[in-house]
Amino acid sequence: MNINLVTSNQGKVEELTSILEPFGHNASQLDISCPEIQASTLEEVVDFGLEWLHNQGTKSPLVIDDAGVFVDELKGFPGVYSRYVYDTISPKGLLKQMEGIENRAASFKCVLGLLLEDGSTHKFVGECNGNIIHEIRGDGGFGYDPIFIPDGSDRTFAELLPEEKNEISHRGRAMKNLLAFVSEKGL
Ligand code: ITT
Repeated sequence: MNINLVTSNQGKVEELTSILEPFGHNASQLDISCPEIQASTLEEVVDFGLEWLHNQGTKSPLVIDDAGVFVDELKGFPGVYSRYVYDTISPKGLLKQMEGIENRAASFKCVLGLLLEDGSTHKFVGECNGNIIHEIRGDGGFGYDPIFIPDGSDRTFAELLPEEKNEISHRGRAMKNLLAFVSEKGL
């Protein structure tokens, strides 16, 4: 399949492309700013985005990706507001907000939205549990990767090789579900 990745985030493009290509799919970025509604879940953001893109007649099949980091002790914050928090106070600011918090448990969640040429829409979810550390570590990845250690690892997402992150990440897991669906449909 030739899939359009509708995102402004280069880090997502690299990860999604590297997962899709070994399965024989071609991916190209469509740098369209899809309006993001104020919503309490990633799923609602994705539903709105898919409907908007469909109404715009954007070339499909296409994939959109909404993701965020959910900190347990902050009742899931920044969650759906992860982009806003990243752009304003940055991961360093989040670490500051978490000073004195002992329970560092957090999870990343990714919801992928797929719009097919027949107009049908599908969602795929992936999650990854781990902990927020106390400092910035590593140069790889993007976003909050340098402050997050996935369960079972002693390295942050930013210290893992791209293929190691994809193997266990929220996005990698959501993509596995999408690929299973696509292959079942013979697409
Ligand atoms: P698009 O909506 O254009 O796809 P975006 O960067 O606005 O790009 P999101 O709203 O999904 O994407 O991102 C929420 C924030 O979470 C943003 O700051 C990302 O950098 C960050 N983020 C998303 N996936 C991540 C990942 O795998 N690792 C670290 N940070 C991530």
